[in-house]
Amino acid sequence: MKKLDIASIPGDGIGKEVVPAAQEVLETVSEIHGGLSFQFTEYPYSCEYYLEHGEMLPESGLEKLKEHDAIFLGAVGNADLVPDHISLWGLLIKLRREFEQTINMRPAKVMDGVQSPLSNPKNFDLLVVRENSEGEYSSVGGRMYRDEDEIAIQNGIFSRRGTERAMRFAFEMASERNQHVTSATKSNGIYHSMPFWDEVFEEVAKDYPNITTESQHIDALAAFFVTAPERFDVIVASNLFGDVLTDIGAGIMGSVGIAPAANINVNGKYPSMFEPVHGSAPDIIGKGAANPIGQIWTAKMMLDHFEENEMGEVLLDAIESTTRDGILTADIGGKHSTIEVTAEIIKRLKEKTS
Ligand code: GGG
Repeated sequence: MKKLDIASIPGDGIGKEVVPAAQEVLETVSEIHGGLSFQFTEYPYSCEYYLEHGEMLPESGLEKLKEHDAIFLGAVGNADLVPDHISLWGLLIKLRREFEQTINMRPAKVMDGVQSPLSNPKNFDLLVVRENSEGEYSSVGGRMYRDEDEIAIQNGIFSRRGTERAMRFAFEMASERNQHVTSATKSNGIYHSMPFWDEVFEEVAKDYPNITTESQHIDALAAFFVTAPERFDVIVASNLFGDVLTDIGAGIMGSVGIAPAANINVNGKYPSMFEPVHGSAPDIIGKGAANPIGQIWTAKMMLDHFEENEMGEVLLDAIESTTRDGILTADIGGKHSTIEVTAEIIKRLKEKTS
């Protein structure tokens, strides 16, 4: 029996609704599988926790979390309680950095039964590999002076190690997919870091002669995500470019509510973390309207991470069979609740494996 010890952090807002839903799905996966079980330990780290304890995630929490096999996170952010940069840096970004989750994988594809806003989405199926530990997400810089003299300096950090690691990861992914990597650059406008990014990309590409490559400036690339997403296979991007591109990826799928993500620790020293792309969605909290698919598809990425790819595929099939039959939450044009969509996915999962 493979036992997976998972730390669950529902976090804020709809995270508290979609994490239990996805855990129920994973319990069903375990029943069906027979040789796989999940033990979930829930942690309260969130903006409410911050109000009570003065920090989003204590040192003792890091010590506990690092003992788990993986972290299953919902959403972070409640700007009414805590400024967003405090909550994100105090929990999500802290975990990514402390646990050396240097790669963020975010797939986007046409989902059966989910209306893309594109008139002809042409069956796109792409994967964004986002550098997850440095880049534009940096605390290096500062603010000085006040009023009209005020200045803010924000430095981007691009190390050869971090850049090359993300690129090699992207090439490895492409070698298992459709053999094409696109680099998201902006070397015509950003003077130091992006020409460096391009040089590292060219160097790494030489080690993968069977993979075709292209470099696209991020502005053009963002437009191509809308006009011709089918031309992409794997895209490697810096932290900020990857974050923005993947919201476009979610948008062209039909909703940010269905997009999954995995923060991968590639050196095996710490747990990886699985979290949907979406945030805490304060506008729909408590209405039963949250789309559980982003979190459930994220659970599928966790199954893949633990080499349960076959089960992962069955789960994705169950999700698509549910959307194909029009069992949808409001964000993708339906009228079903979080609980109803989750129950349908579970039902179909059982049917597919009976
Ligand atoms: N699902 C996790 C979450 O709440 N993400 C919100 C967010 O703003 N993420 C920014 C990022 O991925 O860097």
